[in-house]
Amino acid sequence: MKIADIKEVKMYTKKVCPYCVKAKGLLSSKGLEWEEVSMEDPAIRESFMAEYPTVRTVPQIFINGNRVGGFDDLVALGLE
Ligand SMILES: N[C@@H](CCC(=O)N[C@@H](CS)C(=O)NCC(=O)O)C(=O)O
Repeated sequence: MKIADIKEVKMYTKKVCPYCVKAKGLLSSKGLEWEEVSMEDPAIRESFMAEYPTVRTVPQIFINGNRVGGFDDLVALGLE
């Protein structure tokens, strides 16, 4: 995926989350910014789980409004 095509990144995170740290490091290294949303907020968690009931891990990353998945999925995009 081309970095130039990325208009918006949203990341659902928790406070203690090594993969969230890795995802943020990768985004930073590519010069990207993101909006962080805490999955520890019960209302946010509930609404997320209603939409994605099978998802169990953080981070959950959305690019341009589309769900990418976690850190591994972000790496697999091959941002360039
Ligand atoms: N393959 C996933 C692994 C993500 C993962 O294991 N995240 C941990 C936190 S760093 C997690 O959500 N564990 C379950 C939990 O906290 O409920 C990725 O690359 O994002």
